Formats: sequence, C-alpha cells, structure tokens
Amino acid sequence: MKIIDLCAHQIFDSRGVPTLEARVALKDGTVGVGSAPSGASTGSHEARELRDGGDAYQGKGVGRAIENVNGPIREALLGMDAALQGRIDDRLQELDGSADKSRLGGNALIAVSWAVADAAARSAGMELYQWLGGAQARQLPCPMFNVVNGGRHANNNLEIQEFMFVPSGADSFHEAMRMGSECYHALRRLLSEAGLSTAVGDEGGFAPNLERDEQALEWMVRAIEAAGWKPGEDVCLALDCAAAEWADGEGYRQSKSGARFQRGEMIEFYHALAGRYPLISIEDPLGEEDFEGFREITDALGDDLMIVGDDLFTTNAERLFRGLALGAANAILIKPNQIGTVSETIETVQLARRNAYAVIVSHRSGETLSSAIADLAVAVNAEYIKAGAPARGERLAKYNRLLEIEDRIF
Ligand code: 2PG
Ligand code: MG
Repeated sequence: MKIIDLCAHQIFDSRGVPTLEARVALKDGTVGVGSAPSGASTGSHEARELRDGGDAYQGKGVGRAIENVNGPIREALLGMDAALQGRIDDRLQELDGSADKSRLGGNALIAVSWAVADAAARSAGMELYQWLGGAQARQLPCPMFNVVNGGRHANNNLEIQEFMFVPSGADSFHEAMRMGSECYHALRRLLSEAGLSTAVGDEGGFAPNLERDEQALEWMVRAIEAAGWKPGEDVCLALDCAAAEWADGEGYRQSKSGARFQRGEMIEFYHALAGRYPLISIEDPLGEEDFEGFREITDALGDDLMIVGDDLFTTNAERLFRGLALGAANAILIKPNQIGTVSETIETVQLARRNAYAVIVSHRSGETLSSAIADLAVAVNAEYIKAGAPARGERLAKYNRLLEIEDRIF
C-alpha cells in the first residue's frame, strides 16, 4: 500500500523533553504513528539524536529532526510501499548516509520507521506484533520491573541505575503483573514505614537514599516476602549497573561516591552479590568498551546469570558480532532507537537468537505513550521486556498492551 503523506510534529517525552511523533498516511486512508524515546545513560555507539542546540529547551529542541521528516524523508518515501519495511528502512539509511544516523537524526528515523510499520499493520488489518512477527509470534515476555532507581535516573546516592523485580515464576503475563504490582506496593509501604523516600525516579521506581546499593536488594527481598511471594522462586532480582557511566581510564570510578575499582574487583563484587541475593540478571556490569571484561564475567557467572549487553552492543549487529566471537555476555538488550530502524532492530535480534543469546526488549528512561516495543517483544518471542516500574502512564502503556494481547489474542 502506497505512502501518500508523511509528516512529524513535536511532542514531549516523560521527562518533559521535546521529542517527535511521525505520521504516515497510506492510499487506502490508513494512518500510522511512531515516536522516538530518549535515553539518559546513552551508549557512545548509539544512533545520534538530532537536537537543535541553542537556548530553547536547553538545546534539546527537535525542530531540525522534524524538518528532516517533513522535507527529505517525506520526499524519499512518498510512493513507496509501506508493506516493504526492509526497503523503507534501507532507503532511510541510504538517505542519511552517516554511520551513526547523525545527519537526519536517529530520532527522526526511528519515529518514521515505527510509523510505517504501524500504518502497514493497520492497512493489512493485523496487530502490530503479528505484522512484525508473522506466524512465529507465540510467546509473551516476562516483565522486568525497575522499582528502585539510581545512577543517572535519580538524584539520590545509589550508584547502580536499576534494581528490578523479575516475576520469573509466573505462569502468565497477568500473573507476572500481579506479582510485580504487589511487590512494588509492598516495597513502597516498607520504605515509607522506615522513613525513607518513596518519591520516584525517571522510570517510576522509588529513589531513596540508602547507605549502600546492596540495601536496595535487601528491601526488595523483604518486599517480595511481605507481598506473600517467594524470593528466588516466584520473584527474582535483576540489576542494570549502567557501568559505562563509571568507566575511568583502565578502571572504574563510581559517579556519586567517587569510589574506584579495578575490573577484577567489580567482578568479585557481582560474584558476592549473586551469592547473597536471588539475582538472575546483571546488565552492563562493566563499561561499553570492556569486551574482555564482559567475557571474563560471562565465564565466571554466565552459567547462573544473564549477563546483558546494553551500552556494550547498542542493538548493533556488528557490535554483537564482536561480542559473540569473544563470548562476551549471554543476553542482549534491544532498544530500537539505539540503532534507528525497525528492520535493523529485528536483524540484531535474529543474530542474537541464532547464537542462543537471551533477548530483552527495552524502553528508554525518557519514554512516550507508544506501546510498539510491547508488540516487538511478542513479535520476536523475547524472553523479557524491561519497561520500568508497574507505575506511571508511559511505563504502563507497554505492560497494559501486553495484558491486552494476552487477553484478546493468546
Ligand atoms: C538502560 C535504559 C533503560 P536509558 O540503561 O537500560 O532503562 O536507560 O534509556 O537512560 O539509557
Ligand atoms: Mg541499560
């Protein structure tokens, strides 16, 4: 079905920062929309967001990205068949011509790429996950709920960015949501009774000041029990250390306390944590260039834990390829805006799958109300989806969509 119009306009993300939404109109009258989320702890190898600079919006305006959609991108895609997502995404890459999508903007490209997928699915009368995954889509992901926020997602004193509940013992997505929600509310009550802050960070998790990062895990174990579930059986724990933020020359320096560590000490620290708490996954335990360190930690802990590459791989097949050759990590975080188009995202997932890496589809800390990543997770049979706490509209948009898919369709 032919594209007859394409435009973009400014919206605001969940942090109140400008972003863009693209709209694609097809000849049969179908309209599809797509938007660009935005990270805070972004990997250096991510597709570049195009921001205006200058005084307005602290330099974060997206006027130029919008002009690129309304000008050259519109021109290039008019008349193309929206059903041919691969061709459209190739065209977008060709038109941009840069290695990091900096010319037209990764934010412009991903919004358009999603809008085209949405329009094509609607025009075919299909659900987005069906359109993207075809007959292969058959599994709902297990949610990873980020319930304590630190690092760059909160101005508390926690160094680790994300502490997550993972209801891996749930029999259905509905049950997983119930577990996550009950544990989240139990955690709020416990923190509040202890006089700790229950104000939330960027992804809807609590952001208390604690003496040590491990205490977050202790509170979480208590919350699981208080909610009547079994830690390590019904509900496990996961971390996103976002340790690229701590990389400092050969070693690491944590951003808030200034504490310094060598790679080996970091790995020992994680080893000890995994012995003490029911952890099933550690994302970005080391820096984004530390492939060798990822290989070491995967050798040491990879039989029992998911070692997840986020900033390490940036959803980029070439970087994943490098990791595969070394045995660095055993799971990959998938964020479509890190690479810039839907097709490239799916290609990276396929490469991960062929090599038995687990797949976690993920939101960004600055989100929109789009639920497209929920459909993507189902389309590629992702084992997990990470979309923040079971609270806040932009986070629930993804989880609620999965509830809907389970109710109506599975
Ligand atoms: C991450 C993400 C999402 P950001 O590091 O995994 O939780 O954070 O979007 O800030 O990169
Ligand atoms: Mg991460």
